Order: sequence, then C-alpha cells, then structure tokens
Amino acid sequence: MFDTDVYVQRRRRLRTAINAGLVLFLGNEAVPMNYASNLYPFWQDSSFLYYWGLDTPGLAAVIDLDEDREILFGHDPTVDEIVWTGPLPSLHARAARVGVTETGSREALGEVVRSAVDAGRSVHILPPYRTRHTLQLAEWLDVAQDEVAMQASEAFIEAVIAQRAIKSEDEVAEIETALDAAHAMHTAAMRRATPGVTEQAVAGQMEGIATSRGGRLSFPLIVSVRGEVLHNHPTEHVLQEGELMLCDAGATAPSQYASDITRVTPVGGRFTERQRAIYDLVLTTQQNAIDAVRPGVPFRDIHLQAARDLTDGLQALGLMRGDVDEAVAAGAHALFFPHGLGHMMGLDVHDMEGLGEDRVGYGDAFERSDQFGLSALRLARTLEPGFVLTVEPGLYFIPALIDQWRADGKHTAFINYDRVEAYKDFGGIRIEDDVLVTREGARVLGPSIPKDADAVEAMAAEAAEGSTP
Ligand SMILES: [Mn+2]
Repeated sequence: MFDTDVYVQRRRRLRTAINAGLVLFLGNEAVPMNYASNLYPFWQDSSFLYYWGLDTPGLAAVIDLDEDREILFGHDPTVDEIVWTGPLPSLHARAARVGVTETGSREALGEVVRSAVDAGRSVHILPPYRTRHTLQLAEWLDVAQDEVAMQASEAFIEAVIAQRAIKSEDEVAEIETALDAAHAMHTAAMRRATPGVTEQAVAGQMEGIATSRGGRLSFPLIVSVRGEVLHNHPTEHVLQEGELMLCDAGATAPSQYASDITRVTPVGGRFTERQRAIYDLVLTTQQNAIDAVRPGVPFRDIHLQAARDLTDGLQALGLMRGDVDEAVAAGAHALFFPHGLGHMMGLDVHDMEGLGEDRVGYGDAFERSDQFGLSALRLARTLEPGFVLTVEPGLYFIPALIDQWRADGKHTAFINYDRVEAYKDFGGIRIEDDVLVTREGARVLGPSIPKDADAVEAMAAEAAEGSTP
C-alpha cells in the first residue's frame, strides 16, 4: 500500500475530470468456490484499489462531486467475525488510512445511490464484470440487468484510463517487484526443463514461487510443449528430450501489480538447428520491437514492423515468399503470428481491460482492424512516457489453421505451403518482456531473465546434468 497522500491525490485528480454527480466505486466481494464459506482467494477490483487502496472484501465508496464528500462504505468487524479472523481494524480506521473521514454502512450506500437517482443526478459507474454487482446496480439504478453495462459513465471510464495508463515511479517499482518473482519463476522452470518431469510439476514450482513471495499468479499459468496452442494450460504430459517448453507466466506483487513474461526452453538443454532458427528470428524481432518503443510512436506501427521482421525471416527459411510489405498488408504472416505484439500492464495483467479493450488500447484516434491477426492486437495507440506494456512476438505452426488456409487457397502468393507442411510438428515460440516507455525511449523492466539462445541452453543444461525428475 502507498502513503495516504497518494490516494488523496489520485481522487483529487479524478474529481477534476468529472463535472458533477455521484461517482460510485464497488469493491469486490468474497466469492464462493463450491459452497458459501469456501472462498476463492480474494481479488480486489483494480480501480477500487487504485483510488481507495483497501484490499479487503465488502467495501464500496462514493465521491459526491456536488456536495464535495468522499464516503467509504462497509461494516465494522463483529466479535463473531473476529473469532475466525482475529482482530481487524474498524471501518473508520481503514478509511483514515486512505485519507477519508466519512464512513457508512452498506444499507446507507443503497440509500445514497437511490436518492441521487431519484433526484435526477448523474450516477457515474464503471462497467461491472461480476454478476453480483450487475444485480445490485440494476436494482439501485432501476434498469434491467442487461442494460446495466450501457449505464457505464464515459467520463468516469476515460478519466480512470487516463490516470491509470501513466505509471508513477512507485508503481513501476511495484511492477519490478512482480518481475523479481517472475525472474525466479522462469529461471526455476528453465532449470527444471528436463526429460521425465511433467508440465504440472514445472507449473507447481512456478506457482509456489509466486505465492512464497506474498503475491500470486497474475493469470493462470501457460506451461506447455504445445506452444502453438496460445493459451494452453499445464497437463500431466512428461517432458521429452527435444521438445520446446513454453512458459507464459507472471506473478503479482503483494500490492497486486502484475508481471507477464514468456520464455521457451529446449527440454534436455539443446535447441535443434530448426528450433534455433525460429527462436533466433523471434528474439531478433522482439529486440527490434523493444528498440522501436518510444513516445510518439503508435504501437500498431511496432506491431507491423514485427510482422515484417517475422515475414522477412520466414522468407529466408523458405516458408514465405513475395513482397514483404504486401504480404503483411494482406495479413499472410498471421498464419504464423495470429496475435498482437502486446498489451498494457499494471494492476491488471491486461491493464484496465474490464473498462473496454478498445477504449484502453485504441482510443479515439485508432480503429481496430477486422483482419485476422491484426484484429487480435490489444494495443494500437500512440505511446506516452509512463506506459507499461508487453512486447511479445511469436511464431506458431498450428496444424488446423495451416490445413484450413491451404484448403481455402489463402495467400498462396505469399506462403510456401509445401515447406510449411514439414513444420506442422514444430509447436510454437513466443518471447515476452515488460517494457516502460520513458521520455527518451524504453526500459525493459525487472531483472534480466535469460533469453539469448545460448543463455537459455546453459540454464536448461543445468537441469539435464543436475536435477532428478
Ligand atoms: Mn502478455
């Protein structure tokens, strides 16, 4: 948690961006897994956390712009609760910690919102993503459940995005704490990538490192020898010599700021010549993309530059042909690179995605393409100092997609399908780092995690020599 004044200042700035009305923040509730008292680990709403700092369930808050009041809603711990939880601070004490003097009960919150609605005042809400909030808002705002999302306040959303998109030095430090954990997780995975170990064993070790540092996984782990399946989760598969193990994994810092890193390790410690050629192409593309990150450059341009770099390299390998610019303009490269180059990162690993992916990543100046591949780009807009984003090119050989495109005769001028057939057992490679846009350019955040092919081989070779499965 940051100093009290950080939250006071954040709310003060928000207030200048919204003219009038009631600004409503719903913190998250505890959610049952399989029965009411067996709960999922609590995850606070990121915008609530950003402005109100408190990381416990059952809280809400309002800023009343017309009456110049800030109120935190919740309840004081009862003795019955304290029996199970131990002593907890009072609601008033929690409010004071974030610079708020006025508190109220949850019932009082309902009255505050309903009387504002009755008086015809604006009630500003963010788009809800949990059913319980949707139901609550439908009742308070007196609209149908499927109309609640339409009530979300444009002014509120835009103001939150403008603030959260620019990370302060303190926030960057939290992201780097999350990256310290990611470093430990990925180097442990590289050292574990030995024949006889299951994907799940690697994954369990990675998750243990995240939790042992007081955070947790920032999203469900991707640990797979089938890297071409973009969001594949670990299975009981036993690693075999010669396979490529793709790990896309990040941790949160205890403050909930995220990290998101992808590395690929050759099981047994050596890339084959074919694997290394693709690996080096992805790595060169990633380095060129990181070098291109600086204020004033649209991230979409860097995505397209990466697409051209990958196309150029695939041509050298005989997998693509024709004019590089034309191939990328046509979207032919998306057979091998069907996703976007990166996304914003902060309190959410896909930062603020709940506020609308296009609003966060495109804004008014950019429009999302409907072309396969480019349509999956989450971030297109012009970069500004303080943005934190991922840079994560990849190359994949997806048999079902190759078969379909070939059968449809797609992009035959640019794709050498006969050569591609031989790669259908290849899998996929992605390399991802987290980057801060600085005034001059960019800085790769966190401790350096091996990614040069020789360095990765050296780590994996330790596994082959040292450890037992
Ligand atoms: Mn990512």
